[in-house]
Amino acid sequence: MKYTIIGAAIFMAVSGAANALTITDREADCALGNVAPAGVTCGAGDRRNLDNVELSSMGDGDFFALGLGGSATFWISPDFTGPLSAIEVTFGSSYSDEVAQVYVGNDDDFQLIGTVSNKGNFDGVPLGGTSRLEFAGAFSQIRFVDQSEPGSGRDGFDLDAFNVAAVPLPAAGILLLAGMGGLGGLGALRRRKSKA
Ligand SMILES: [Ca+2]
Ligand SMILES: [Ca+2]
Ligand SMILES: [Ca+2]
Repeated sequence: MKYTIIGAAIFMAVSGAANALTITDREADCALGNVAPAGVTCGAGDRRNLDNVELSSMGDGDFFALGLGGSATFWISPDFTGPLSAIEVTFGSSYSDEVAQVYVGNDDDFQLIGTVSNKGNFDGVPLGGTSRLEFAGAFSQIRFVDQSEPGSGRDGFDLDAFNVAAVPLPAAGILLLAGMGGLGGLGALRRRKSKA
């Protein structure tokens, strides 16, 4: 009975850790001449600060403008899966279309999962600046590539935050059950030894 309780405690700890996705690294081509005036580079605290993008389904109003044709890549740990929700700032019919293609991948091997926009795309129903994409598989990288129409003063898709899901843990759960069995076996071995 004691080992079952310990096993349950370990399982809860592992499950909790698996849900805590974090951005471990981020990269953008900040030197692209894609913001007016040309040649503007990334800086702290402005709309070209990559740190403004957080893992969240809400967003906080601070964002990173991808730049026309620009991109941003994020590394996430542990592996994530779909769905993706991406939050764009300055959206709606009075704003010019801002769109970005989204890729997910591992070890820089990317696959396209769809397009997000500042018009939203939740099952075809406009949702302000929030777009949602469904995808399967386990990935460690996500990349947003701007595809917005060029125009005076435009700087592309404005990414405030995005959210993805933790990979479910069937394999880890099975391993853990095996581990619990091993733990019980170890206890039995210890009891046998102590009797000898
Ligand atoms: Ca915008
Ligand atoms: Ca913009
Ligand atoms: Ca933000």
